[in-house]
Amino acid sequence: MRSWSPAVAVLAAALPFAAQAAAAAPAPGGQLQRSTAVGVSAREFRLTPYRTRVPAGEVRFNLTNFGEDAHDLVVRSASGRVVGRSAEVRAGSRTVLRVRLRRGSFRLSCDVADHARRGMRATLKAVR
Ligand SMILES: [Cu+2]
Repeated sequence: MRSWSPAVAVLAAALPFAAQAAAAAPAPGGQLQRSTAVGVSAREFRLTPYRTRVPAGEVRFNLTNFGEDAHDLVVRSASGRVVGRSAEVRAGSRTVLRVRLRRGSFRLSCDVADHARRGMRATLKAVR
């Protein structure tokens, strides 16, 4: 009869995953130039930037799709000109969109199907 518990085997199996998770933790940002990171979460049907005010200059939108449909991120100036458009992101995936923003107001939206009309839009201000 074996004396060790199956729980030991479960724990051992979990260890490589834990090590991997630690290795995948975000590295300290190597910001060579002035650049602001803005996390954006996308889900049905909400587009949420983690900050809505950034310094004018280069902005890195880190778009994560927490939903089930594909989503994207489009950045428009107040006049409606498209200043940046991300790739379409599948459920559970992420992408980065880099744009250079002058001072002003910007509109963020998901342009997939009718997602913007259904609520996937937000505003962002670039300030000095
Ligand atoms: Cu969408």
